[in-house]
Amino acid sequence: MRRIHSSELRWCAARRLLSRLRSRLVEVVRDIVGPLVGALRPETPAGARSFPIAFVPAEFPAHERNSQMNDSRAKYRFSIGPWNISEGRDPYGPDTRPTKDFAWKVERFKAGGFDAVMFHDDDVVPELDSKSSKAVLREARAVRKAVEDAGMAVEMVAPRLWFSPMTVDGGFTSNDPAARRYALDRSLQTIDIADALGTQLIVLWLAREGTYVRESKSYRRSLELLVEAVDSLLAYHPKVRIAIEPKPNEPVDVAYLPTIGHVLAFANMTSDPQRIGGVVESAHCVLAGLEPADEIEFALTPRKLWSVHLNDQNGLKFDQDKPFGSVNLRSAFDQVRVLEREGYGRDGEFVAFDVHSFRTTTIEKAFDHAVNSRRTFLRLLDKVRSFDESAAQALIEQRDYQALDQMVIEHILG
Ligand code: XUL
Ligand code: MN
Repeated sequence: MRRIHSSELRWCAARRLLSRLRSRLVEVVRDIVGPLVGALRPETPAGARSFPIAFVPAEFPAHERNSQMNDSRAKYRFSIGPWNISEGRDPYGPDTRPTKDFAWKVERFKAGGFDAVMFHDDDVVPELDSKSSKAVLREARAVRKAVEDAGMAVEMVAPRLWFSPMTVDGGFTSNDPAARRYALDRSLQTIDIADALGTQLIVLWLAREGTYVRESKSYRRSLELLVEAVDSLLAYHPKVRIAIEPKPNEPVDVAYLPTIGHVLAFANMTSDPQRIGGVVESAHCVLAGLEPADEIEFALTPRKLWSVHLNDQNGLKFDQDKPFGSVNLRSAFDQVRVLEREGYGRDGEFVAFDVHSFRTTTIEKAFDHAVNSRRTFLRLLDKVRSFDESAAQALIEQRDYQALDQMVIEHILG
C-alpha cells in the first residue's frame, strides 16, 4: 500500500476546503444575482439558470401567444382531437360505438371546456389522398370556420403517415423511394392544411419510422433520411414549427426517436433547430420505462415543450390512452406541478389530452373520459397550488424524505 505523507494529507484537505469555499461563493453569488436577474426578466424563475440551448423561437406567432400566461396562476387552455372520440375498435374486435361527425364532436369539445382542436390531416379532410389540392384546401377552410364558429382555435395538425398502403414499411425512412416521396408530399400538404386552419404547429408522430426487423434498415441511414425530410418541411414554410412526439414502440417494435431526449438531440441535426421542439405524451414515457414528469421537465427546461399529451398507462403493455390520472395519481400530480412551476402555456401552448374511452363506454358517454381528464387536471392544479412548498423544503433540508413522501400522499388524499 502506498504510504501517504502528512504534507499530502494537508494538501488534500486544503484542496477540499478550497473547493467547498468555491461552491459556497457560487451559491452566494447565485442567491444575490439570481433574484435580480429574475426580477429583470420575469419569464426566468428567480435563481433559475437560463439555458444556452433555449431555442425559443424569436417570434411566436402573436395569435398563439396568450398574454395571460405570463401570470403562471392564470387559466390553462385545453386541446383535444377528433380521434379522441373513437368507435371503440381494438386489434381483437370491431367498433362498439357509431361514428359521429365533426359537428357532433366540436359541440361536445366546446361544452366540455376545451379551447382548441388538434387534428390529423385526414381528420380535417377525410380520404385526402383521393382529392385535388384545391378541394383539400376548400374543405380545410370549412373546418376552420366550424372551429372558429364554436369559439375555438386549431392547435396543430399532424400528417397521418402510418395508415396508407404506401407506408407499410415506414414513411420518411421506408426502403422504398416512392413511399418516402409519398410521406414527404403528404407532410408538405399537411403544412398547407395547417396554414388554411391558421396554425403553424405541425406535430410529427413518427409511428412507423423504426423497424420490425432491425437488420432491414440502417439507423444511421434512417436518421439521415429523417433529417432530409424534416429539412424539406422547414424549407417549405419559413414560419412552420415542428413538434416531434416520441414513442418507444408501437406500431413498430423499435422506434428511431423513442424519447424526448432523442428528439432534442435530433433537432440539432436539422437545418433550423430553433423550429424543432417536442410533444411529450405521458403514456409514451411510461412505455419507455420513464417518469412522465421528468420527461416533461426535460423538454420544458430549454423551452422545447410545444404541446403535451396528458393521459395514463398501466405498465409496459399496449398503448392504453387512459384518462389522465386514472392509473398513477401521484405521477399526474407531479406532471401538473412541473407544468405549473415552469410556467407552461406562457408562449401560448395548450394542455392536450390524448385519451380514449374504454371499449365498454356507450356513445352517450363517449366524451366523458376527456372531460374527466380536464377535471382531474384542474383538481390536481388546486393540489399543486395548495402544496406547502416551504414545509417540503424544510423536510428536504433535513433529508427527511420519508416524511416528504407521506406529506405528498396525505396532500393528494386530503
Ligand atoms: C399515438 C399518438 C398520436 C399522436 C398524433 O400514440 O399519440 O395520436 O398524438 O399523431
Ligand atoms: Mn399523442
